[in-house]
Amino acid sequence: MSQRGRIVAAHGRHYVVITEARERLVCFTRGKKSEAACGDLVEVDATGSGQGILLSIEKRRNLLSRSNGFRTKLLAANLDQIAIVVATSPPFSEELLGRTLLAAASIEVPARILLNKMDLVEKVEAARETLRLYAALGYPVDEISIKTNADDVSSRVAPNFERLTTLLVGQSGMGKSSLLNILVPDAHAATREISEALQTGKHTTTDARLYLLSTTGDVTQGALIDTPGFQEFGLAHLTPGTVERGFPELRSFLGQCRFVNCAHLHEPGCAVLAARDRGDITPRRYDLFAKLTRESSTFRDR
Ligand SMILES: Nc1nc2c(ncn2[C@@H]2O[C@H](COP(=O)(O)OP(=O)(O)O)[C@@H](O)[C@H]2O)c(=O)[nH]1
Ligand SMILES: [Mg+2]
Ligand SMILES: [Zn+2]
Repeated sequence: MSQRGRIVAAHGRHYVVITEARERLVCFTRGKKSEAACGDLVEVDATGSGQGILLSIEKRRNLLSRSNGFRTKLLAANLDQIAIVVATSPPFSEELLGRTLLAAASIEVPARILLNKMDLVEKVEAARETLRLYAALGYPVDEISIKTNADDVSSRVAPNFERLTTLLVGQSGMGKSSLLNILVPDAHAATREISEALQTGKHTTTDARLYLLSTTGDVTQGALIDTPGFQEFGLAHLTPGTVERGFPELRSFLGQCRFVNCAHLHEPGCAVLAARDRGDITPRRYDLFAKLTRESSTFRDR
């Protein structure tokens, strides 16, 4: 009998699915089917002893991918928001932050930033200064100290995750695992069970993992998707138009350039370049915009 579930881990042609009955099944696809992503809602047929067949994938609300220009990798599907964990120390990559914000914008999903390790008081001001720009661009920034004030995270920050599917992103060392363990108290056990089911061993952390937040049968709402602490976020699959629309500070200048097809890189009469020169667009954000435009797919093919 077929039942509905959600992909909690995708590993090659093996998938771990959590069903509405809260059963974890290792599923395989039959024949050649399109690839499923973590977060996909699926229909499965349980075949006994914890296994099943993946029958179909429901239409996705959105799908986040990363790409190096040669290969595109599905990251996660059906997201409500992306939460980016950064810390006062060690220093975080502003480029990775900017890339993640663009990735969120490219699938029209809101992003929020969590600044962790506020207890490292001598590091706080520099991190705040860096993030002021992003708050001004409209991204919510929550200051937290997971290690010294977990209760504050539970009471003030956790409600922002309720009933939503959130992709958690962060470089290693920022406190992502610590946050996950507060929001999902049984995350350790769940991780171990998923690894055992996939027989991948606990050191394989290259794939995303989905953890349900609620204990009801509803697998569509309330989930955290943990991603490996990657150092790069390739967005070569985006088009230049998606890149330009993904930078909120460019928005009011688009359509004001001399040339309708202006790429805002070196064209005369470019309103974006003029705004950067006036200081209305922060140079380091403009530089990231230009870099991502040059990396973007249709631009490369010209
Ligand atoms: N000082 C301080 N250290 C923290 C805080 N949160 C996490 N850490 C430490 O930072 C390190 C990395 O944390 P972890 O959660 O493993 O980060 P991840 O690599 O992003 O998953 C660990 O040694 C944590 O104990 C915090 O609020 N303050
Ligand atoms: Mg971790
Ligand atoms: Zn322009």
